[in-house]
Parts: sequence; C-alpha cells; structure tokens
Amino acid sequence: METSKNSNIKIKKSLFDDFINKVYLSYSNIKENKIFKYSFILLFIKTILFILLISSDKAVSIGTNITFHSVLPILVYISFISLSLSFAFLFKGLCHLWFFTVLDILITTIYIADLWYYRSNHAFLSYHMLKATSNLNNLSDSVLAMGRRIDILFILDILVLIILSIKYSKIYKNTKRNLLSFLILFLLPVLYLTYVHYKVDILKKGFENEFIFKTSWSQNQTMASLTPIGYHIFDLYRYYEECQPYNLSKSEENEIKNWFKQKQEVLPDNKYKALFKGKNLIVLQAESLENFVINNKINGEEITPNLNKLLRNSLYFNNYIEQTYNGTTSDAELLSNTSLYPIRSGSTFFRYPDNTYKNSLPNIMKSLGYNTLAVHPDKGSYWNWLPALKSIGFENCYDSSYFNIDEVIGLGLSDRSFLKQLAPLIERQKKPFYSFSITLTSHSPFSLSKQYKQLHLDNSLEGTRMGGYFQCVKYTDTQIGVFLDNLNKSDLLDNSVVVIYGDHEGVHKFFKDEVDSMKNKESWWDNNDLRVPLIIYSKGLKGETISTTGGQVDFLPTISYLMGADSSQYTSSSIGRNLLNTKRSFAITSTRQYIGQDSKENDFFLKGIDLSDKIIRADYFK
Ligand code: GP9
Ligand code: MN
Repeated sequence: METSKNSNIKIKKSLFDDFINKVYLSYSNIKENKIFKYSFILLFIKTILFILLISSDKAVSIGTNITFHSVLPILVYISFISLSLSFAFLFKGLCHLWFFTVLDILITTIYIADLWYYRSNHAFLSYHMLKATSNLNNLSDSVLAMGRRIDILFILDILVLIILSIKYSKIYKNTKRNLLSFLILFLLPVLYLTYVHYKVDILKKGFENEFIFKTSWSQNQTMASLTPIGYHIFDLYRYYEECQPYNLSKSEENEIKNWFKQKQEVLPDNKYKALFKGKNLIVLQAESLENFVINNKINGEEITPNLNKLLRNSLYFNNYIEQTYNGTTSDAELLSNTSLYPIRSGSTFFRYPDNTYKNSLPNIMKSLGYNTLAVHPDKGSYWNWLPALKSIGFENCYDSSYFNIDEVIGLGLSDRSFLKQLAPLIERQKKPFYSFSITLTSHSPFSLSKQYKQLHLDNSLEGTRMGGYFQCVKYTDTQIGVFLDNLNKSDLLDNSVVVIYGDHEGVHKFFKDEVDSMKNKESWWDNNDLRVPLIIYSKGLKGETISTTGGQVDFLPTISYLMGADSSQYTSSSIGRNLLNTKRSFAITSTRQYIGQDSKENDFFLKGIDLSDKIIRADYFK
C-alpha cells in the first residue's frame, strides 16, 4: 500500500518535472528565436512612435504632450505585441519565419490607416467604417494626400524583416510548431491584461483619471492606453455592443426632456421672425469652404468675388463653427437638417440611415406647404446620403445618375456642370420648395488642373497646398456666381432665399502642417479656427454681418425662424439654437472644445454631444 502511494507521488513528480522542463525549453525557444526578438523590438518601437505622433495635433511630428498618461503603460503595450506575435509559434518551418513579416505588414497597414484617418478626422478607424468603403471611389488622391514624410519610418522595419527572413531561411527551414511557446506568449499577456483591467478600471487604483479598457471622450487616450492593436481588439467588442439595439432607460429619457427644457431661451420675437416667409429655400453646402477666404485678396484678386458680392444682401455669420465628425460631408448635412450632433462612433448616415426625425428641416418646411428635394452630384451610396436624407424627410432625391456626367474633376461631376444642370431642375419644382444640394470640386487634395485655375498666383504660392486651395475655392465661387445668374434670369431669385455654407474646413483640416511650415505667407492664412461661412442671401435684403458664435447644429432653428415656422416645431427637438434670437454666443466642436463666450453652462451644452448620440442610437424621435 505504502509503496504504491510512493510510486504515485514519484510519477506525479516526474510528470511535473517533465512539464517544467518543457515550459523551460519553450521559454528558451522563444528567447533564442532571433526573428521573434527583432520583430518584437521593431513593433515596440513602431508602437511608441505611433503614440508619440498622435500626441501632436495633426500627427505629423513627435508630440511631447503624451496623452493622459503620466507614465505610458508599457507592460500593456508589451502584452498586445506579445499576443499578436504568439500566433507565429503555431506554424512550422518557413511559415513560422515569414509569419513575422506578414504580420508586420498587416499591423503597419493598420497603423498607417489610423494615422491618415486621424489627420483628417481627429478620430481613429472603427469597424463601423467598414460599411463606408464605397466612399473610397475616386478618393485615392485625397487619401494619399494624408501621408507625411515621417510615415516612411513605419515601413522601414518591414524591409529589415524581409532581409532578416531571407538571411535566416536555412536556420528556420526545420523549425517545429511549438504549442507551449504559443501558450506562454498568449496566456501571460491575457492574464496581465485581465489583472490591469481589474486594478485600473474596476478598483480604480491607477493614476488619477487613468484607465485601460474604457472608451474615453478623447480617442487618443484610449489609443495611448491600448496601442492600435489593443484599440482594434477592444473596438471589436464595442462594435458588437453598439450593434445591439439601444433602448433608453426612463432616466435617460427624462434627462433628454429636461435638457431640451433647460436649454430654452424665452425672448421676444424680433425683425428676423418669418422674414422669408413663403420664399423658396435654396441651400448649397459647399465642399471645404472656409471662412478665412471671404473678403480676402491674393495679388489684388478677390478669391470669392461672387460670395463677397452676395454679402451686400445677406445675413453673413462670420463665427459659424463646423461640427462634423466621422461622417465629414454627410455630418454637415445631418447637423443642418436635424440639429443633432453626429454619433460618436462611425458615420451616422451609414449606421442609422433609417432613423426618423419628425422635426427635421425638410419636415418643418413640408408643414409650411413646401415641396422638398435633395440633390447631389455624387452617387446616392456615397456616405449613404440618399437613403439617409430620404429618412430625414426629403421627398425627392436626385443623385449623380440623374445628371449628364460630361465633365469630371477629382471626386466626380464638376461644380460647373452640376450647377448648370441643377438650375433648370429646381426651376421646374412646384413652388414653394426647399432644395438642398452640395458641391464637390473644392475637395481635398486641392489640385485643380491648369485649365480650371483662374487666380494669378506668384510662383512661390503656385504649387503649394494653400495656392491649390485658393484656386479650388475661386473655381467654386465662379460656378456659384453662374448658378445665381441663371436663377436670376428665370426670376427665381426674386422669390427665393439662397443659403450657402461650408461643410467643414479644407486646407486647415487636412494640411495644417503644410500651412504652418509655409514660407512667405500672409498672417491671415495661418488660422481659420474651424469657421465656415454661413451666408443667407435674399435679393434686396440689407446686408448684415452677424458675429454671434454658433455652429452647424444651429442651422435648423435659425433657418426655421426666418422661414416662419413656429418655434414649438423645433425647440424641443433641436440641440442647436436660433442664432438670430439668442443671448448665447458659443459653439461646441466635434472634439468637445467649447468656443465662444464663457458661461456657467459650458458643461450643460457639452452634454448635447452625448445626448445627440443617445437620441440617434435610440431613434428617439420615431
Ligand atoms: C462626396 C463628397 C465627400 O459626398 O462631398 O466629401 P468628404 O466627406 O470626403 O469631405
Ligand atoms: Mn466634405
């Protein structure tokens, strides 16, 4: 009896020794694996470079303001790198060897895609954006323009790994699959990440305001906590969660109702009330049109002579802030027509194209007896605008398939051809009507070909991004001039109000670094401060410049007031306010910056961003 017990213990001990031996061998196998070591170091350096880059404003140079971490969570970074490299040990021979290069190429693609997206949108890619791949049509120039010289650093290590892999071919030919090495590299990081999540996120024992697996209002913070590898793993979980139907709790519903109530300003009506009652409403959203070009000249030539002329008979808002987010152009359409901020993750039009907005601008105009139409020079699938605008309330929608595509510049139909064909289309509409259109030609990368350039720029400006931008804006301005002339010829202008605004910044949105590093620039080119012009033109109107700070979310209440809608039609459903009858002067940017007159209510208005997110995700107005 005693001897059998002893022999059992001996067997167990030898099994255990055997196991420890195997673990030790696998550990040595990892330690002595040269290609693994180099891959690890290179990926680590690349990750740190990425985090430092996104700590600068436009991710074009190494930033010093490392986002929200007093010390970078290096062990978390190591864990995610280890996790991704662990899979190499499931392969044998040359597959094992080349796995590292293939993985590095894949990860580099993600890093670069994130950087480029961040440079234009101040956000990182999410799985929701996979739905928006149709947008990449004709966009290659704009996408490639987001690359910067520093990005070369991200591909250098791929070359190093290729050279090393060729060099080591012979050594690795007979490498065996090693399940235990895989498990060590996979399970240890998982255990560590679970521990750190529990300690920092649940017990809150990290540094102040520090967290790991949590969505921050600033995506940089989440990225700096998790690395792009961890960020996209975590995003997969968030994607799953966000795809579940969102039901508001009773308290969330009350919060929304109270917010709308508290936001209201009760002020006596003024001269703007119903100023344009009964007139047709023609809205033109101009691509990348910034405010700094308005009323300015280059070499004595006006950049926007037609818009400048319009100002004599317009209400001109010169502190009107763009508030677009992941849906760029489409977000400007959403903001203007629904008075809601775009959702915080992915594009609103792609994620929620079927939402209903009872008090949208087209619906308000319909209630005033208007016929409504939305017209784009691009395909209805671009940003999914056609189904989304239909749901928002436009009765008739015309996309590029309606037009004769006889002249293409950059993204699509030229502004010249589009606006020439648009005039007769809207003239034919049953009056009164509300027509909503966008222009395309002044889209990034701002490189018009010679025959379309009109400004006579100095050699030092011609060929720069700023010079290209001026030429694009001048081109669009000319086409808007022709468009208005055509409407005038048919007497339509006598009975219409024309509203023109920029969808978002252009040269300052995508190429701020190039603007900053320009030599021989004039001081007014430096900053545009997120402003886009809002011009509300009506023949015979006495021009006025209104310097109240506001944003695109305020479009709907402001226009509705001018068109004569009753305020009850928008006050309890618009996040924005009527800029023509308000004591407040501020706007909130998509990155939650508060711009304008400081007040005790900053936080209250900032909340509008989160409430919009909930309203859209729960289809609150249905
Ligand atoms: C086409 C175009 C897209 O809809 O306006 O512009 P973007 O969203 O890239 O600014
Ligand atoms: Mn745009």
